[in-house]
Amino acid sequence: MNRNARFRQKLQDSVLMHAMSAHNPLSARLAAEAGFDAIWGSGFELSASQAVPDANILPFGQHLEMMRAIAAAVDVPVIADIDTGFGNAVNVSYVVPQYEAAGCSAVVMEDKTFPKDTSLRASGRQELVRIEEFQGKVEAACGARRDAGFCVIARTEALIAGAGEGEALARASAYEAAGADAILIHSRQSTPGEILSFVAAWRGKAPLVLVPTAYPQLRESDIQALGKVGLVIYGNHAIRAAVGAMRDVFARIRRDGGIHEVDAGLPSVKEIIALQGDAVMRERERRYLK
Ligand code: SPV
Ligand code: MG
Repeated sequence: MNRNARFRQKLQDSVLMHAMSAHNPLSARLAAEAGFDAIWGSGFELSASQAVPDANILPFGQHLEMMRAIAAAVDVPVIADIDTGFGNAVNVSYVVPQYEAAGCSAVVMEDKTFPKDTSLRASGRQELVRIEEFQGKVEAACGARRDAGFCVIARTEALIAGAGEGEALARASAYEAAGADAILIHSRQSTPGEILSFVAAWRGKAPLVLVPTAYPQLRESDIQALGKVGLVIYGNHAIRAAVGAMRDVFARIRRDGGIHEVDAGLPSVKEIIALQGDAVMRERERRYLK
């Protein structure tokens, strides 16, 4: 079974999958090594890694190539966060096969206007497109896939936009009717009440996807017990871990006046060489260098 089919099957099973964010191939490799089921090609992280806001500032081609590099570095399924789909439904029909060809197993597309603003920023621009318009985008994404295992996940930002649970449920049902394989429901409330209420009220067959960044107290065991959630995404923990670690080490080197204190506590150069895939290259040297 290829990784698209594996991802689709697990999404439909009642076992909760967990995906870790990545912003480059190395962070994806570390997430796979830690045992996550999938890699979340987070738009937030990819943007942060280029030091630009998560607001469609990264050009499409750059985003696609970053996702291609991530998918090439790991064997686990990779989910591409394509924001609003880089245009209208027609654009989506051209964009989706490119992510599939780049090795991704799924896309997540959200129902905001282009250019989107990041969902978790206080007082961000959170404008939704019409339901019918987004249904057209979901249909275009589903119609454009080449491999039946490739998944199209529709994300409603109705709760983020303050439009209420009724609107969120109406949108989720409409997107499922348009062919979405799963529904990502996002919230930026600091407690899980809003999300738990949505999950309880959800009558659709499509599995739900949660991103508990704003309400970290909700554990995997709680989510699994809800029974309707197929995937939990940890949306920005790779970049936050990297930023925290780099800040700390950089400050200590400045304070200590050298690397003599920090060096022994860091991952060794040997470990980094292994993460670069050195063993594979050495094997190729043995076989091909004559
Ligand atoms: C991302 O990681 O890019 C997401 C999740 O879309 S969030 O930033 O919470 O909107
Ligand atoms: Mg995003």
